[in-house]
Amino acid sequence: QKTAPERVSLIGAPTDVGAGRRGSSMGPEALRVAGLHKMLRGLGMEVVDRGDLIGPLNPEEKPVNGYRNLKEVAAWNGLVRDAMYEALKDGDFPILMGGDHCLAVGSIAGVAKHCHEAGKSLSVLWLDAHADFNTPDTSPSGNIHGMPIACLAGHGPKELTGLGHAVPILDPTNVIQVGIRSVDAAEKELVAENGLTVYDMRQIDEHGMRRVMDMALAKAAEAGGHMHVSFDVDFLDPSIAPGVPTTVPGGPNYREAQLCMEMIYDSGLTCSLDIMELNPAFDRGNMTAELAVELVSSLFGEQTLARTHSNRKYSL
Ligand code: B3U
Ligand code: MN
Ligand code: MN
Repeated sequence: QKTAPERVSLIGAPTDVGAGRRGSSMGPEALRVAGLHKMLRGLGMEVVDRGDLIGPLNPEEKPVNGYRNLKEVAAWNGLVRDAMYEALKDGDFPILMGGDHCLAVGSIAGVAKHCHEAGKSLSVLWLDAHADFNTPDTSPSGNIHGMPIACLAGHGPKELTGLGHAVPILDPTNVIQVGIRSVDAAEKELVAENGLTVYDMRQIDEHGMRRVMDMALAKAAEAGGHMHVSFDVDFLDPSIAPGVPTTVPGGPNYREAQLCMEMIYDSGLTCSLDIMELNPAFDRGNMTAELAVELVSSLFGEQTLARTHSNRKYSL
């Protein structure tokens, strides 16, 4: 069983420029208030809070040519890319505290650049209610937080597809999605054409979280190297996680989400993490941030009982 990393870097990206509803700009501070760094320290890791990135304000514009706030989205993603890359170069495990999910373009661009230079392959575990594979032709909203994987795969504006060390930034066949339950009609075709591995809620219903995560992590282990986890908090059922701008009913419950995170830890594959879409403006108290911290503690090895061996066959 893999142990937790030695040092974690927290990077705040307080913006909602990629979303249609305001408030995810308050996500990083809500995670701090919920005790993210204290929790990580309690697990024995050194924690460096690199503070918040400073980017453009949300101009709250209507979409232009199918994109809302494209210039600001590109600026934020450039900052996020550089911060993630720097943290990895320093040998840290970076956690991006979003911010809306458009920032996954920059986050994964930074991770991909690091992996490219280190000669490591990269897989992405994408926990989300949504597939986030829209283009302007398929997007119902023009909100770029519904487009990050498409951009990473090379489908999108050059301001975003060109942010990485290469185009495409990421091979979409190395993306594994879990929890999906809202995909727009035309987006479905793109997801199929681009060869993503998708475990939707029906598969979780039929096989259970245990079997789905076994399959998802086996796929990531096959790629080897670096696994990046992009955790969109709307992955969770809205009854336990109301603090997101786009809730979709029928998500993983508390127990399923805990098992998912514990199994991610057991895999020993994770080298970087995004915590995205947390929106305190829609939360009750700070409960969604507190739940996110609890789940992330499981991802870093917190468990009820000490376990002496792993029962995971894909452990490295
Ligand atoms: N698919 C819809 C809704 C959405 C996607 N991601 C989020 N919402 N957070 C869209 O607007 O692209
Ligand atoms: Mn989502
Ligand atoms: Mn998302």
